[in-house]
Amino acid sequence: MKFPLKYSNEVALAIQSSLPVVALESTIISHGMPYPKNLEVALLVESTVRSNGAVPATIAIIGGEIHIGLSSSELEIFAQSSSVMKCSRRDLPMAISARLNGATTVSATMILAKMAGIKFFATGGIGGVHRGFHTMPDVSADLQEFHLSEVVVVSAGAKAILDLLATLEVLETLGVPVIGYQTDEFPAFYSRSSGLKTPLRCNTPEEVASFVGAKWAMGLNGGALVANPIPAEYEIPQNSIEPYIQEALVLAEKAAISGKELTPFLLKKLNELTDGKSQIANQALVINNAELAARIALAYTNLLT
Ligand code: PSU
Ligand code: MN
Repeated sequence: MKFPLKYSNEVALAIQSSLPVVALESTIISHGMPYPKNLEVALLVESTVRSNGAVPATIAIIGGEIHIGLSSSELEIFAQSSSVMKCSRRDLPMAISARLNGATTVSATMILAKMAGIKFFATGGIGGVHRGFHTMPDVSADLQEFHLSEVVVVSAGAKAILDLLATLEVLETLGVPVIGYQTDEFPAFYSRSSGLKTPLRCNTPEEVASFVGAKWAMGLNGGALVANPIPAEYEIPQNSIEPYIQEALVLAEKAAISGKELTPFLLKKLNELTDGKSQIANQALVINNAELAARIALAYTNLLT
């Protein structure tokens, strides 16, 4: 049985020439933002990676084939279609065997980036431990992937809808390095601070590159999470966003939303409740993460040569 990786020309050339490449996910396009904003952001994220010295590789499954690097018309499919399957680790084989279109979450993008030989990946905010673990143990498959795939993920912390303390505890148990970028605090997605400490800190892309260089040279498996706070001008302070998060959680409970539907539901409700402010913050932080991921990928390439 075959499942070839279909590289775009730009990405294939970059990998052959050992140029820095940054993986990007497709769930954020298909299930994280409304059309047409999602397409606009996807294109802007790609151009941000390019202008910071790396090649973007948006990853998705099209008709059961794994694509590493999408054309703008392929991006359009993921931005527009409502029948795209949200794929995490467990779902990937179904998207391939049933020849579906699949958008990849953080966990699935890490798996496919690793297969493709890409070590750096930018997203918005990773999944984690949902609030109310004692009644419903909903823990994103993103967390364990950091322990399984050698990929560095740049993210604005974990999504604020989550239990951030529990998320950090699980990452600690799995031995995942959580690196605050120019901060000692774990960012809370829409907000720069959460009141929680990050265990490690780096101040430059070069420091992150040599950290992961050391980790992999030691034969320590898995990736790392770079926690990059949202730019101050776009931040929504925690006490302003929290009441809306509470409201969105109540709506989710009333509508009996669970499993893979929960995160997209909460993001959509927050966008409605904040009159689009959460969406604007989300865009800004993804672009900020794309810039940093490109600079880290470039620093890592320079380290190797
Ligand atoms: N970051 C965003 N928006 C998103 C996501 C990340 O700014 O929609 C997606 C990622 O694909 C992440 C997923 O893996 O949300 C988490 O979903 P779950 O909680 O079901 O694991
Ligand atoms: Mn879940």
